[in-house]
Amino acid sequence: MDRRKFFGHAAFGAVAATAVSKAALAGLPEPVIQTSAATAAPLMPDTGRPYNPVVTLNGWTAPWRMNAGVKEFHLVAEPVEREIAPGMVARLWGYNGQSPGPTIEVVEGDRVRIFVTNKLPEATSIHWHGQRLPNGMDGVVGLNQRAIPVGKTYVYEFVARRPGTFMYHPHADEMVQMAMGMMGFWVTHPRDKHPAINEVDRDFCFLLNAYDIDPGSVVPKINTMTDFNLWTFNSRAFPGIDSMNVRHNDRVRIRVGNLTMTNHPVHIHGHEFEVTGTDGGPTPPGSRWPEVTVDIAVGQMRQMEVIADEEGDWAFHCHKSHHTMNPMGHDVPTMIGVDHRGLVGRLQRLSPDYMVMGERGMADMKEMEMLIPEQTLPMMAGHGPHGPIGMGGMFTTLKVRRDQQPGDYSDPGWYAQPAGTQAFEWTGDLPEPARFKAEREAGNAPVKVEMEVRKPQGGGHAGHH
Ligand SMILES: [Cu+2]
Repeated sequence: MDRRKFFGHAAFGAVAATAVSKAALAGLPEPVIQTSAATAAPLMPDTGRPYNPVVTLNGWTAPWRMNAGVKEFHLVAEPVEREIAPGMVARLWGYNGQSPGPTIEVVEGDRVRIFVTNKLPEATSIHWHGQRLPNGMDGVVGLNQRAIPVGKTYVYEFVARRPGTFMYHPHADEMVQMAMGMMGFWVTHPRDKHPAINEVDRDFCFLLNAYDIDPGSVVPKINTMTDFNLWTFNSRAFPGIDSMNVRHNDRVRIRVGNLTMTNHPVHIHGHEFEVTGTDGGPTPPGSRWPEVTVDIAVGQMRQMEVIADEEGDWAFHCHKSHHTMNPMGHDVPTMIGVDHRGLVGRLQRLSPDYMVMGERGMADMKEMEMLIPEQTLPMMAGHGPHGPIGMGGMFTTLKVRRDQQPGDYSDPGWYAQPAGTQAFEWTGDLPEPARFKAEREAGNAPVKVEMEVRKPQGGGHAGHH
């Protein structure tokens, strides 16, 4: 199957996996390469057991071929170019043209055969995170198998035994290979109706990942342990992350896996969700409770379900505020309330590029896009219907619309808020706060206190995780 054919079928939500000759079946399935970072339409299965496919945010699902009842996939581990957001392309490592690699979707009980070709400059392997499988298929180099040498192809084969949400990533030179973007999503759909697995109208998935890419450069630093500067959903930073577009009252499942080196409290606005599954499988329905933030630890997966019954454009983001910002220099002291006029001019005579960051808060940065080097994302550069959105990084929106048709994942544009339902400016009298009056009457003029508040910065960037 060539790339054009794949795109042609993908446009109709299906992929041809039939009509392959016996001779062809004796060889490797041809790998399908994806070069676009757009969100692909759900891949409707036309062979094997039926299921309701997921939508991978800014990603795609790998097509397979059926070979004597076995689902065969071909992953190629290789250097890729990934557009992190418009204006920034990073050189990463990934699979089949993208980082993350394609999502693999199978059905509980499927026998799966995955050919893995190593086109990286070093040995690799794939670990099938969370799966029940024979020990020799678990992918830990040295423990379960020899590393896949450069240029070689290894075969993994196992039965997808339990339904759920999984990931795949190397267990060879992990720190480098995961820092470079080698990872992918895996969904095993239930074979039959499952008492703890709801049927949903929309099913989104994405990985949390992070990179350390110096402003102006294109390759991640690979010896970074915790001090990453680029926080992404599926190797995309807002405004490069597509919105999750749903129909009013849809039951929406959002599956998230964390392959960064820190935890992420993922937060939804305007709704509550329940965690209906973990990396260990579906949660028993009696154990679920509503919440609006779920913390996803390193190596964990969570699947949340929300009834999208409030129309609008709702933020969905990591709640660590520095994870909803794009790269910036570190060691920026708090300058709020410090007036630098005058000082800047003098400093600029010494250093023409000198600029004060954050004198009126960091929101100034929203409009400072022209001051950053090429190949760098503005720290905050999303533009919404009401002005710049002060967010980057791990941020997207859930767009809930009455007229979004079932199966339509296209972006409906910005929400038009009904008249009288938006925060507005107060133009009446502003009474003086009673507290100040009392202080004055007591003869206690407020004392002017000068102080400078700084972020704790002990131990390098210990506070920056
Ligand atoms: Cu985070």
